[in-house]
Amino acid sequence: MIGSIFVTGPAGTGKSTFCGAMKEWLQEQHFDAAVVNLDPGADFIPYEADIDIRDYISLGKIMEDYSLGPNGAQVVAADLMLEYAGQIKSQLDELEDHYVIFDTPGQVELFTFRQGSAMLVDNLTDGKTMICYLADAIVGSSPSGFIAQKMLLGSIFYRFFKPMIFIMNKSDLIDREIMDKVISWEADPELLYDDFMDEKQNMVKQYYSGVIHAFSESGMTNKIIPVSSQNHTGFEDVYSEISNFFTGGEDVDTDYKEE
Ligand SMILES: Nc1nc2c(ncn2[C@@H]2O[C@H](COP(=O)(O)OP(=O)(O)OP(=O)(O)O)[C@@H](O)[C@H]2O)c(=O)[nH]1
Ligand SMILES: [Mg+2]
Repeated sequence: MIGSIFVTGPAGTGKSTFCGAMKEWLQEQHFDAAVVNLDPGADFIPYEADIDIRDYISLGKIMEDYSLGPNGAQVVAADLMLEYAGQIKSQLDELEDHYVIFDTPGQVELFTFRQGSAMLVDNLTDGKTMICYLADAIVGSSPSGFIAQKMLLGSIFYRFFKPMIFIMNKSDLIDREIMDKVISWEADPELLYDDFMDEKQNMVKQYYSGVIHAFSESGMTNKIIPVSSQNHTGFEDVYSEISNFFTGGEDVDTDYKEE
């Protein structure tokens, strides 16, 4: 593996679509890329998984064996994944010179807050790991929605302590000028604070000012990358972040590497 990219974010933000589109984009640029599905509850995934957790774990069987509903079964499945980590890692070891993209469950808390998840990430990777946090551009385009996204991103950051990329997916659904505003909130906490105060007149100003400034001082992320997984836009910018981290900015030509 050149490196691994874990794609996370709230339900329905387009994680699976992003994973498939990112793999396609990388392959179009002649890089080797693979997607690993880590969502045992997915009925449908919009890509061909190179490795699929559903080959190891059946959510239906867990529900039956443990008399659980779908969410309880997802919790058991999240813990069971660790047991299969060694076998999955053997499959991953065959993907030499690949960028490996991991699609994670829709229930974001299963991947981020379970005790075993950080261990799973460590067991599946060789250390070069980034986390892509996907927000929905419509949700993230109001100041309060943006702050809520940033707080969730912060929870994930403090759980894993890995480099993070903040992606506004579904950028095709909002106007470019609104996206430009969202991008400038990331760089300018004063602007975010002012716009937030315009939206919510009656809030406790000091508290929110502290929260907003803490984001920019934390160094968790410092820019937003707008992406449309549907229209395949923004992937060059995502790749630029990824390759900067994994290879120090040099392209790794995996098609024509010397034997
Ligand atoms: N307009 C638009 N729709 C998108 C985009 N990316 C994904 N979608 C749509 O959003 C819906 C959810 O996409 P998924 O990829 O299944 O989202 P997910 O985050 O994997 O969903 P869960 O795993 O269930 O949490 C689908 O209808 C996608 O077609 C995008 O960039 N633009
Ligand atoms: Mg999904």
